[in-house]
Amino acid sequence: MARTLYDLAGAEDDRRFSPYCWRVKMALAHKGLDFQTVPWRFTEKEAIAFSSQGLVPVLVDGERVVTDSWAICQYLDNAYPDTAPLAEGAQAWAHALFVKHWTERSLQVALAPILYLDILAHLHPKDRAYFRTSREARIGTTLEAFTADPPAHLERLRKVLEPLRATLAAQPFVGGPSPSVADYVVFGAFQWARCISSVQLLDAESPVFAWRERMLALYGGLGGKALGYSTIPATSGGASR
Ligand SMILES: N[C@@H](CCC(=O)N[C@@H](CS)C(=O)NCC(=O)O)C(=O)O
Repeated sequence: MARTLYDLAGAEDDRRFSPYCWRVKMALAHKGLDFQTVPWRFTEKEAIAFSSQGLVPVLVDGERVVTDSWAICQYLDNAYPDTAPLAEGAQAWAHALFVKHWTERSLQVALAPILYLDILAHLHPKDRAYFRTSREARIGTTLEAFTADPPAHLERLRKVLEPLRATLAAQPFVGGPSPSVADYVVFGAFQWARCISSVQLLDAESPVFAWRERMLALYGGLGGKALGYSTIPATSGGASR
């Protein structure tokens, strides 16, 4: 059965940087479900109008159209009970919900001022004015003012990451011994960064760094082979990989 995911793209068709779309791609791979992606730009609202809303990811699974990354993950576990669960039971889903909210309200909030100018630079030209206008309305200032003082933003990120660092010092994945939907949610935020920015967010000694490398390698390198910047601190600058 053809499964199609509408997936945010930048200037190049294969620059896929949506944190929410990454969650879903990792979830589909976790469950061993085939899918194809359609590159989508912010201003192509008409292309997903059939979903009755204007955000990606949008998953078309046969007759079903499912939106919202969390709802898609839950849908996948319900629709495909014979595949590997994204979280084991109601309690694990409940814990993962906390991770989702931490990711969206703390981690992604800390990443935004580090990434917004890099996002702008990697967008398709037809999306740039929309991104600036919509994000400046949301943050209440210019992108330039919002992103000023990178060292302060990196220091804030370091503090926000402390619970994740402590968790991954004790266990290999956020979900415990193996990756779960909670890992895909957090990893989505790191892919948002890696696919459009050469900024090194993590110390190589950090357990979070080692976890991200494990996540990049999963499912034949689904995350790691995607167009983006190297996560390995380079002596010669952040080359794309
Ligand atoms: N709660 C949604 C959020 C999805 C979302 O915000 N997607 C962004 C791309 S990362 C989008 O489509 N933005 C369109 C726009 O800003 O117009 C989810 O989890 O899927």
